[in-house]
Amino acid sequence: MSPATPLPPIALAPSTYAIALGSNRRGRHGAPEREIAAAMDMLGNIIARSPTVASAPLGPSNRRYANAVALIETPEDPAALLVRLKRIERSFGRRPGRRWGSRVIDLDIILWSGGAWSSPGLTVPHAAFRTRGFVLGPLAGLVPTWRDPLSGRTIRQLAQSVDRKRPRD
Ligand code: A4P
Ligand code: MG
Repeated sequence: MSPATPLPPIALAPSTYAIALGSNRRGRHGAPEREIAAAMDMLGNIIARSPTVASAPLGPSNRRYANAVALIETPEDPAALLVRLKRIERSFGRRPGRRWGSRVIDLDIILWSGGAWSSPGLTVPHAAFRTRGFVLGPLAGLVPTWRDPLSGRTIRQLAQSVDRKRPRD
């Protein structure tokens, strides 16, 4: 028997994710725009970041939001990434509260290069991103040709159809 040849180390193929960031409350870094910038810095392995936009609140809150999107690269699967995002949210002082309540930081997984993922408490692509101008606008600036694995439409197409319905958002 020939001596065993050592196997090459398994390369963990990194995934690319689009993460949406939202804030409509001051925190220890300052105004919502500052909170977004600080959270971007904590995501790690950022390959692209959108500008931060101001958007009218969707839902019960009456405070304006700052929103942005980041692309990151990481070997984590979506479930592991969500655990890390929740930890970052907590470190920003976010506490579980009313759904859609004012928040210092909200971090949502919008898209994953691996396609679709569904597990208890996590759906990727994000269930509501297709109708949200404050996600699609910044996202279209970064990855206009990325296709939503469920509808087959590109981000640019999704952004255009939201624009046509709500030209001011
Ligand atoms: N969850 C399931 N799928 C995902 C995913 N893809 N990414 C679960 C992140 N989380 C996901 O979220 C509730 C639970 O959703 C999580 O525990 C996770 O298991 P949360 O962040 O704890 O609570 P939430 O943010 O209040 O609820 P939700 O449903 O995530 O609300 P959204 O969709 O984040 O909307 N208006 C403007 N202009 N800009 C905004 O950013 N955001 C919201 C909140 C409402 N209105 C807004 C904005
Ligand atoms: Mg959320």
